[in-house]
Amino acid sequence: MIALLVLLCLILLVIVVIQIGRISEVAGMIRGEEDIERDSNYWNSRLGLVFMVLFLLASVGSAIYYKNYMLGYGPHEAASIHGLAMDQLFNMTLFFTGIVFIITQIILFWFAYKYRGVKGQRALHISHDNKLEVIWTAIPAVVMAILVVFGLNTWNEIMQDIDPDGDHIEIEMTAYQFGWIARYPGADGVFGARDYQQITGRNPLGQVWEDPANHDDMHTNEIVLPVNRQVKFRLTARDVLHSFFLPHFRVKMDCVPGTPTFFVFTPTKTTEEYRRELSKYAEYQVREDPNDPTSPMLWETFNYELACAELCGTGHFSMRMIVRVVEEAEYKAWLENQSSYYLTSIRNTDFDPFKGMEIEIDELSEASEGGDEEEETDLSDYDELEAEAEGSGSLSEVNTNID
Ligand SMILES: [Cu+2]
Repeated sequence: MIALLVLLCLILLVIVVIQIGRISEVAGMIRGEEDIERDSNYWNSRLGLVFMVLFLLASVGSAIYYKNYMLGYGPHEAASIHGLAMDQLFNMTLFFTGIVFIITQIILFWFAYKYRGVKGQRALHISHDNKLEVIWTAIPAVVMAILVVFGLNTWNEIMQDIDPDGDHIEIEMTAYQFGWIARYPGADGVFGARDYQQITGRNPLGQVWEDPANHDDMHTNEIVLPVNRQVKFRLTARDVLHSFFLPHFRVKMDCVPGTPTFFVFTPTKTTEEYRRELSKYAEYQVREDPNDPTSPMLWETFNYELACAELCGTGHFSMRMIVRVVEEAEYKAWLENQSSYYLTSIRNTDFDPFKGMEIEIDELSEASEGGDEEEETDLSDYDELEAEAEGSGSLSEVNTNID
């Protein structure tokens, strides 16, 4: 109903505009074109000034009004160490471009007013002005140089690899149309080998099951990170370009098929801490569903999220994954509850090269039952397979370890 009314209003508005156009056309014929033009110059230049003032007020006003919803302001301070430097950089850029924006808008509308068409006034022609050209080349050049130098510096700091002495965790993320597969390396801390030719519905990452490092690797349906611990995300994609975007941590990196990338950062706020921060602001002290007084408060429903930031196809919007940042103890407890993909989906099926054999992972999974020492399984097949896969083409993702 409302849509219909809006449509009706729009149609009427168009008719009104057309009618006004016709009236002024007829009036022009009666009074003469020149008078009309002078009249319209007079009004347009003044209305332009009014528009400029309203537009600038609305720009600044809306920025202030929506401040607490924007990343970098209010409760949305970066939740990672490097994120603070990034926010500073953004603010510095906003400061310089903001000044330029306001000055150029004022000049634009002021000139349209000052140099409007007036009877008898002729335009002045200046072929060139050296002084003016030096000024408007030099000032932007200096400002751009400052922004680029600061930007490069910050970028180089952020793009460091892991701290070799530090204690960090590693997670591998594989993007596909349309979703993410998160892989944790398991107790051995090593990701098993991958071969893109082995990707099937049952083996979505193309893990080479002959590689024992794969046996304890876990696929998880959320990302859980311990707070204040460095994390290295190894990123890759299975089909097209995707982008690994964690807005609250100021993390963004492309996922490229066949070319592993990575991002290292340290989260500094748990999900709970972030929620508590949000709860201090009026914007988040409302019900999630305003019509339902029993629904949770908006701040209680907050979650960090992973989104795909590369328009990768029709299902792009659905590439969301929840990220939880928790205390170390909770992280350990969660990790212990995760089970290896090999054990849950592959072990002793037709896809298992060790079907029917006893291998090390069985011992680990039955550690509590106290199994005895197993004989080493012959893994020579695996080496052969790896060598074959490595030479098999540009898209080979045999091993995503990129140290
Ligand atoms: Cu995507």
